[in-house]
Amino acid sequence: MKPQVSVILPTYDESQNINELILAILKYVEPAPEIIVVDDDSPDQTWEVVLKVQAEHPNVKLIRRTKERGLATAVAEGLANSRGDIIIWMDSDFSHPPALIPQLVNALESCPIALASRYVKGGGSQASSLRVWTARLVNVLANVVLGRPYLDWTSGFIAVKREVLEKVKIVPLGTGYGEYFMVFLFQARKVFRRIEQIPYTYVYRQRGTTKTSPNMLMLLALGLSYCWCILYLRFDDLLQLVQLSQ
Ligand SMILES: Nc1nc2c(ncn2[C@@H]2O[C@H](COP(=O)(O)OP(=O)(O)OP(=O)(O)O)[C@@H](O)[C@H]2O)c(=O)[nH]1
Ligand SMILES: [Mg+2]
Repeated sequence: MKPQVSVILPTYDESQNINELILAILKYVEPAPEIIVVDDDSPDQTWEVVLKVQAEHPNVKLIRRTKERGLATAVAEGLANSRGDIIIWMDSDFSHPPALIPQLVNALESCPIALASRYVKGGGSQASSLRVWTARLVNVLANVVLGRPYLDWTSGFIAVKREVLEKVKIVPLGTGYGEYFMVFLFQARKVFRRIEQIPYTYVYRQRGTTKTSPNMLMLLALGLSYCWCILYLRFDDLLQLVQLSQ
């Protein structure tokens, strides 16, 4: 029997993407997965679009948060409400290709974690040079400081077996956006060792606007927050090792 899959989709102002994305996921994944949209009461009423899709596809669930905001806590809430044996989370702007989901699921036959990666053979990025190089620099620093195996630390697109979520939690750090993903990978790598990387090409969003880096200043602030997070993880880990050895 095929494992049941849950897909978590955090959304903030994705009304132009969410309908098409849900239908694409339903097209690529069999049997129909549980799809959980976690929307933070988007001003463009993404949640209303989800309610309409839900009328035809009962596997689609909506969590509408009116008091909280932030990518990391939205993912955590989606995970806490998921039921699948395999859980996937990804961006809702088509930067993460839904066609890759079956490959991620298949990879879990031989390991607990499958990470969609831009930095393995066959992967890539179609974004502005500024974004490509910011992401590259952050990842070079992460790989040098946090060590092997080298990973795409800021991918944000991943499939895990449920047992992984029992041992590794989502911790919102820094700005509350992508930093949690580094923390998750760092902890997961310590516990599970094997992370399979599946190449994908990041495509910059065609519709809707970026939330995390609308201008140079915010992109820089986010980049610095990632760098702080990398150093924090390394020092925190060293500190724990020292405490254990005493
Ligand atoms: N629930 C929730 N989702 C969010 C929030 N901020 C961003 N998202 C979603 O998280 C995903 C990533 O956000 P993006 O704005 O695309 O960030 P990004 O991928 O770094 O930026 P782009 O380069 O513009 O794609 C998207 O699906 C967003 O809709 C938030 O505060 N709450
Ligand atoms: Mg995006």
